[in-house]
Amino acid sequence: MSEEYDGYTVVVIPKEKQKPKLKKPRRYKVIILNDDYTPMEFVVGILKTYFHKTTEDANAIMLDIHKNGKGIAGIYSLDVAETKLRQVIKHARKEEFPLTAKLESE
Ligand code: TYC
Repeated sequence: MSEEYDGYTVVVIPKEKQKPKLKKPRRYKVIILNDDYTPMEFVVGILKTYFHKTTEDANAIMLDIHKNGKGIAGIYSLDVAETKLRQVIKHARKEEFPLTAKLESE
């Protein structure tokens, strides 16, 4: 080296790679199933009350379930999806309807 050493040492610390640390939280579909006994109006009410659907949307989803066997009521975090599922089943059993629902990961 031609230059004289001045007594200082420079340490270069590489910047840490900024890995994205937050994983996207999983989301869950609340799926409502068809049966032969639950009244159509009750299912429409469930969709409006617990899933905040308009009357028009609730009717369309209910008819879709009626024709195709199942339909998506909404998509939520696990906590919210589990709560809605429990509320819906509890309400249906209180009225003695056999309505069933399940969760499916997105
Ligand atoms: N199939 C029911 C009937 O004919 C109506 C119904 C629709 C029931 C959707 C459940 O998730 C359901 N009364």
